[in-house]
Amino acid sequence: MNSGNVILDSRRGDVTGDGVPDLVYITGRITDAGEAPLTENITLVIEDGRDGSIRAIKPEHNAGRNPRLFLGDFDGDRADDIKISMEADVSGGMGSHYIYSFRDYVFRELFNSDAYNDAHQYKVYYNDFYRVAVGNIRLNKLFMLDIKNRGDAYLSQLYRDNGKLIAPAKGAALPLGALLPVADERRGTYDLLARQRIAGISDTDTLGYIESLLHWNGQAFDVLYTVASVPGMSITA
Ligand SMILES: [Ca+2]
Repeated sequence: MNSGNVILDSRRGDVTGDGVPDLVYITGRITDAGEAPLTENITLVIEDGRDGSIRAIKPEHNAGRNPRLFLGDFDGDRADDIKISMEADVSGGMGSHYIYSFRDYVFRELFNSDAYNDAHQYKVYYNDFYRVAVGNIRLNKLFMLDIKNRGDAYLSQLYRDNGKLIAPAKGAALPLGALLPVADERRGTYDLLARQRIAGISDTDTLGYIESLLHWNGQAFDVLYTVASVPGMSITA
């Protein structure tokens, strides 16, 4: 290990597929300690359980906060795959996520958040009558969010009393934030829940979330469904 590098997270599981548990860990250099330490030179290391040999790979983005591991079978080959996630060094909850298979000692990238983000950019436009359109032409998807429950103080910044927009206004769908493993107990594998935050008139104004359930189809992750929704409101004051 290079000087200054520390082990940031570790898990044990059979990632090679030979039935012997392997040790998987992340190394990196902490440049800013704290609750979510800022880390660079993030490297994924596998110590083979059978002969102790070491293999390492560096994700494309290898700097971020709070790098962490999850082991689970995403592609259904009965060997654990390796998910590595880190948060971007900016606010807003964006992150980088990679999933690798290491079956038979060969690294294969199953998921890369940059590729996902390229394919899942949405335009966000406020419409008349307290509705927000969230759309992606390439994916042929349009969602309409109802923001009537946001209250007069918020809505009066955007809308006249008759419900028409004062001026055109838009928001933004942020890149992938959380990428959560979802256990499919029947198959014994994991799907993924991919979450993007929808920001409104400012970055801290959360209108809602776009969530897609991803399932490995043998070659790649398919989107089983996508929903865009607003958080629920309280019924009583
Ligand atoms: Ca093994």
